[in-house]
Amino acid sequence: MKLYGRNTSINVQKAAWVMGEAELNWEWVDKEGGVGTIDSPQYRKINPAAKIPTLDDSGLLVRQSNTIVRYVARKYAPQLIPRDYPAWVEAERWMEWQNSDNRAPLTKVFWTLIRTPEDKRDMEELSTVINVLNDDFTILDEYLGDRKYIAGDEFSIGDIPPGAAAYRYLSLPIERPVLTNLQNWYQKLVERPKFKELVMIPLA
Ligand SMILES: N[C@@H](CCC(=O)N[C@@H](CS)C(=O)NCC(=O)O)C(=O)O
Repeated sequence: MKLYGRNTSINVQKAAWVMGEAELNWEWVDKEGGVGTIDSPQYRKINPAAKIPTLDDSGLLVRQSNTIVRYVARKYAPQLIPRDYPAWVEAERWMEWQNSDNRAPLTKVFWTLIRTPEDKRDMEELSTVINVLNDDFTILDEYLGDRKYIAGDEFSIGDIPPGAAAYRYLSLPIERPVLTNLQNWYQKLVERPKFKELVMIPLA
């Protein structure tokens, strides 16, 4: 089994985390790479847009990070997929939330503050997007209430994409509202060795 992509990418982190939770071993290609270092004619043969991650499971190529999360859980760790529909729809809902609603503002704030030199930052736009991002995590905070995990009492695939996003969000040097429910849930993730090892990588 091979996983392609640097460990500082949130999308690679989601894939690695679910693989870690499933107790898999894998060869990790370009683990310590930088933005764009994986791009080569060979890599484009397996991922035409040269995006990361790609999982190669004995020749089966799995692309798109959330597809990898679902695939790995379904094949190797079915206990991570909620069995009853109410829990499953919430797991799926928050996976989609991360990759659709939350991704754009989080990426914008992250790129501006972590990957753009100070004199090139658009501070007005940044402040607007930080508000959008804070509102978005407030919605998650309100949803979480006193739930232990996204889908209820058990950790599931539903925690993986939002959990990786929460690490990034809570690590950014920005002002955030008080999000007690989010923090309580996040602390449970931090107790998971694979989250610490595979997601909590210094922002770069
Ligand atoms: N929808 C794709 C997005 C993949 C994506 O945009 N990956 C970024 C990193 S987070 C990438 O490949 N950037 C180019 C690079 O880092 O070389 C997924 O979820 O897998």
